[in-house]
Amino acid sequence: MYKIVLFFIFSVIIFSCTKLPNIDSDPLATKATKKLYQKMKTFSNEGVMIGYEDALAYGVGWWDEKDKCDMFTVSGEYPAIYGWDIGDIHKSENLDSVSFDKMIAWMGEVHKKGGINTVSWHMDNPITGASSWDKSQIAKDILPGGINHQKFTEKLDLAAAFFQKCKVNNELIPILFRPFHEHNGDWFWWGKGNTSEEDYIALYRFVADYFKEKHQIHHLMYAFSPDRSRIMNPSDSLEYLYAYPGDNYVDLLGLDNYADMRISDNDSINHQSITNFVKSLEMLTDVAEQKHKISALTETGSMGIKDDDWFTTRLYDPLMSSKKAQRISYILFWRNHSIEHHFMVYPGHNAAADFRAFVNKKEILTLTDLKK
Ligand code: BMA
Repeated sequence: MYKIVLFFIFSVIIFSCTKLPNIDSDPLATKATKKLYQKMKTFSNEGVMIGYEDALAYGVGWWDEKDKCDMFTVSGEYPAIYGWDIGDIHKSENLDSVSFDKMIAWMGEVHKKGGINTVSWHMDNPITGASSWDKSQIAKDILPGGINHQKFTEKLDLAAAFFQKCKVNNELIPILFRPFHEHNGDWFWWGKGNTSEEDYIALYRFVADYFKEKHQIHHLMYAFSPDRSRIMNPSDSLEYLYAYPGDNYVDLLGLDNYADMRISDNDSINHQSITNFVKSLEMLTDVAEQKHKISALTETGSMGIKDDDWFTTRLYDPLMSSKKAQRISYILFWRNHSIEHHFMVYPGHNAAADFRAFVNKKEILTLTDLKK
């Protein structure tokens, strides 16, 4: 009898240890999505994962070469996080000329190797057909009941078809989806001043509900990512939560921060920027902890990385100066498009040695760390 009791207790322990967490945004989330969530939670206690946009698609001076990646060439390490964008989903290539078919293949490779894929969407203006930066005020017209609602759902149908194609070995790849980013800024049509707070929330919720209910898409986690440049007080969580779609719609609280990362000739300005950078991350991780969410620096970088020691001095040291700031799960740098427009190092770059030192820090996690 006692053997049966022991077996029962043992099974309960094993079961409770292996039980996967629920995803706030989707009670029907796939097992792989729950695993992704759990993985991100676990690794945020170990360190900070790094990655960048379009890492496998191109780099400075090359385009689409097998297994090539500027970060790997410089440091011998591949990113843990891979950013992609589905702007121009009605075409065969995205707004930065990355083929969607190839994107899916790269996402599959990333997933198989244990890396994490996150997708943003520079959605073109569904009414005018111009880019995300076309600020005509259209939200009311594309929401349910609006005269151009169908133009919006047509876009969503295309995105849904894309997500459904994101498979490897016939299994859907779990993805961290980051729609309508930097909405507290005024540069996108969904941004402040172009779309009201109420309409923004309605748009965000509509997309998530439409994907889940109309298309049965359950392999997405959802990220919210305002821009730091429009949060006047970096410690103000109310400013941060402007147009927050709600706890049942968001799994990860992000922040895009280029504003505090610029280098100036003036030391006191630099000092203030570093203080604000740390404060904004402390605020972010505090809100995330209260809400039991993961947090991340969803976009950052210094365009052109003019400072030789930017990665260690401007990013790593401030991050490590605060136990709270360190709680973020990842940092995503923006794309390595050209000598003029890059946020990651490439061979021969003035900050290459510093980047290697940064990557070798024990708290900075790459694909190798995720595989361990
Ligand atoms: C911006 C720039 C643009 C690009 C867009 C979407 O920040 O990098 O060149 O088209 O992101 O990736």
